[in-house]
Amino acid sequence: MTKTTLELIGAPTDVGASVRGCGMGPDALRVADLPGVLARMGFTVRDAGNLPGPATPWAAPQEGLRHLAEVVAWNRAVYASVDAALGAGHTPVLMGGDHCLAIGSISAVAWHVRQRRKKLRVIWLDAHTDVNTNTTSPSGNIHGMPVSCLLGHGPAALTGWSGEPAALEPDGIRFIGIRSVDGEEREAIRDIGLRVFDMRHVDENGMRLTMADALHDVDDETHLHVSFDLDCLDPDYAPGVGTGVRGGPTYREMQLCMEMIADTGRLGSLDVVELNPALDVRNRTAEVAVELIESLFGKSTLVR
Ligand code: 6HN
Ligand code: MN
Ligand code: MN
Ligand code: MN
Repeated sequence: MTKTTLELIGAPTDVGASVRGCGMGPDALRVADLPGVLARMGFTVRDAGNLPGPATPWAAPQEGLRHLAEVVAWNRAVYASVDAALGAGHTPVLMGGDHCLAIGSISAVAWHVRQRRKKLRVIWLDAHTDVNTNTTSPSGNIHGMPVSCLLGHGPAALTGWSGEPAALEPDGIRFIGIRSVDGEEREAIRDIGLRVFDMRHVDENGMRLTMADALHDVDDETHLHVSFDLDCLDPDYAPGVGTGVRGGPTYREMQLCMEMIADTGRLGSLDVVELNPALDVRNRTAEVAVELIESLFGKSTLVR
């Protein structure tokens, strides 16, 4: 079977965050040889380079939203690139940048999935649920709000991009690795009825049963999108992130998570976000990310 073409799209942003450095994420992934590693696995790899976009003003939030105009501009560029990659039949790999970019990325994916009459399932790998809005967010940072925007709850400028009021249905997303949820964010999760597999769930059931549950209804008609925030991993394994939280999955647990997603054969698009080389140790977090992405794209370590 010929393998798909992977289209690497760099989006060097930190507009959605308040810690600087994520903008160096795409290049750190290149230094860790993400393109070469995927090419050696047999994929055709096209590195589209880094998208251009506005600088980060480092301004205070206005009406609970920091850098809204810049977040909109970057996400427009991301939407266009992901849309073009999918239109060409390629698999987009968005290299962030901060997690606000999932708005443009997943909106473009949702549009294509609907055109193809498939079913979209997002796997959100993160320490955080990113379901804040401008009224619940303690920070005003839009990287804590992408899921709300995708569910249709956000500023008009950041919703409705998929051609529908909401790119995502509440049942279209599963969260893995969660251990930091803000007070009012928790209420929204309950009201909306989101399926969150938090760290307590992983502790009690193990990663294997957690992923089996999260993926059990993935079928041939499913397009899987993985939104991989590197702070999902325990900071002992991935120190290069701006909003790290102790108590995350180990390297091995994260590998199993990726391998089980790969086993479905339904992975259709990916975001790799929140990598902050300014906080990293000798590019270790980028290297760990590359190793996990290899597993996600089907590198099996099984010895038969
Ligand atoms: N991320 N819940 C916090 C906030 O400011 O809304 C942290 C969000 C982190 C977002 O890591 O993608
Ligand atoms: Mn092609
Ligand atoms: Mn996070
Ligand atoms: Mn996130």
